[in-house]
Amino acid sequence: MKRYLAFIGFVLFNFINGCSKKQLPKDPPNILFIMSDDHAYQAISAYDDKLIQTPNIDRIANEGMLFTNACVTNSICAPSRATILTGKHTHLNGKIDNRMPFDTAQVTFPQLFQKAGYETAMYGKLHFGNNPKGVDDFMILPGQGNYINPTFITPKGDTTFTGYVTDLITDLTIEWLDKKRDKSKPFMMMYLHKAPHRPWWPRPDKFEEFLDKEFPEPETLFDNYENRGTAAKTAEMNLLKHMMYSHDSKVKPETVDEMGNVVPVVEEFPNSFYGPYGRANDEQKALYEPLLKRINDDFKNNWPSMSDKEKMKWKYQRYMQDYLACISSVDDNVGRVLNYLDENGLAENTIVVYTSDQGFYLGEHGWFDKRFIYNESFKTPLLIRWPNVIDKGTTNDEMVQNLDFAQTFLEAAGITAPNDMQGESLIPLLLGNNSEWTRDAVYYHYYEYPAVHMVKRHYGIVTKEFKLVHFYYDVDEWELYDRMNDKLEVKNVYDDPKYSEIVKELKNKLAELRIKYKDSEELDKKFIDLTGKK
Ligand code: SGN
Ligand code: CA
Repeated sequence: MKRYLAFIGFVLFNFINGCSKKQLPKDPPNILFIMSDDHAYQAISAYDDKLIQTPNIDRIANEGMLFTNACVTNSICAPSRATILTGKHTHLNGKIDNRMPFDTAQVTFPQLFQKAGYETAMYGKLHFGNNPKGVDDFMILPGQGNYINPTFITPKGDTTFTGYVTDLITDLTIEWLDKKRDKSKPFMMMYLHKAPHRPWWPRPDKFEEFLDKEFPEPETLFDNYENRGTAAKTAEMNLLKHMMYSHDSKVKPETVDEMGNVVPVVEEFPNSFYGPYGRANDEQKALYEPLLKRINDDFKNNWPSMSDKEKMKWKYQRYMQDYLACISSVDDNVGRVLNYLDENGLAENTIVVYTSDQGFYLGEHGWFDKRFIYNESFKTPLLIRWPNVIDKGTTNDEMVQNLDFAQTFLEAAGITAPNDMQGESLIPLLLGNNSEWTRDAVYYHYYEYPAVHMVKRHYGIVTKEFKLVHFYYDVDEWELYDRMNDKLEVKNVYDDPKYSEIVKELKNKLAELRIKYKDSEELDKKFIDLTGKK
């Protein structure tokens, strides 16, 4: 009898489970992939509303899913993009750093969409040095691109527009959605912002709005890198020491002349201030002038008497004002595109993804920039909306990576992914079938060293509980962080005997991951030979 009841229970369980399991829609969905450049999750209110409100980006999570443990495989721009496009770690797709060329002979997911009958396009920042393949249309910025009056590379040649880059990329994207694409086909559009990349140059009205704001400081702004290894101590991305007064904080170089020797650093970057500003026309300059004057006056009056601590605080506020003003434009423009989808009956059958090419330090550990496996740069925002598939307002804390995007999109569209892609489709998570997700650790490998910001080469394994890292090249140092008990990542416990078993276990797992993902000491050496000298 007992066995009989157990059997009935089993049948019932499977029946209920089978009924409640959601299916993917039959029609191939459109895909709108939105990615910004260097957008920290700390600056999205769906994650954290201490710094800024981003109601439009938040909408994607409110109507879909927010991933709280999404991360990248290599926290830097072009390598992240190469991973997204190929579904492979950077040691396999070859774009290990911003300088290595991207091998265009390899398969990227837009090519597979195009072949399967999708209408495809890429607008905005790519940062590859070559044009995208597999897209029916593209308008991309050359290299890093420009904030003001940017030039775009298109299949028909270069074209320059007057205006602010975030608005322009959006205008062009909406124009493509509205007028240029073949509406008989589903679309896959990559809408890629340049903002909020350094030097964090806002549109004049946002610049003015944010100039009056004051932001809370992160707990580790004055980190002294105690209990960390050499890499954290030697990185060159400290606000006080490495952020530039003119290029970054927008103090005009003339101020320096007026003030004699008082202002350091500026000499290192004599023309940099004129990057975005130098491209502005007279009308645009007239809008920026009074704002720059306010910054200068404040600087002139206060800087000479400031202590180092006060300078750090001043630079932090200036940094946040500009960075967040750039984000505010991104958020407004994401709202414009979401509205377009709503107004044109496209919202129901379009997967909308919002992410960044990596995270960013907003003063945590005293830093700006990215590159490290430490949380703020390793993690990246990820919000996905897909009506009728994803339950509204859901959160997921699995360790997902930018490596997974290609396979996710391919499965969503019913296209078979090539066997050599290395990610996992996120579809089970989107459907809420979390028990089908088996990954419990991710692999990370950063290479760009020696280079700007001087973050040493490192690779590591990250689980929800721990982070084990090996720094190499000109050091041989290991670090272990207890993610549950040291949220700020300020204590390397690698040498603490309490953790010796964990270290052993994680080292084995890391070795397995290196094999699984086809990384090796031979490859490390090969890349050092190719890129190891400054
Ligand atoms: C530029 C920036 C760096 C930044 C790299 C890479 N300096 O060199 O701060 O780390 O780009 O950024 S700047 O003086 O030109 O602003 S990435 O996003 O393209 O990888
Ligand atoms: Ca970037």
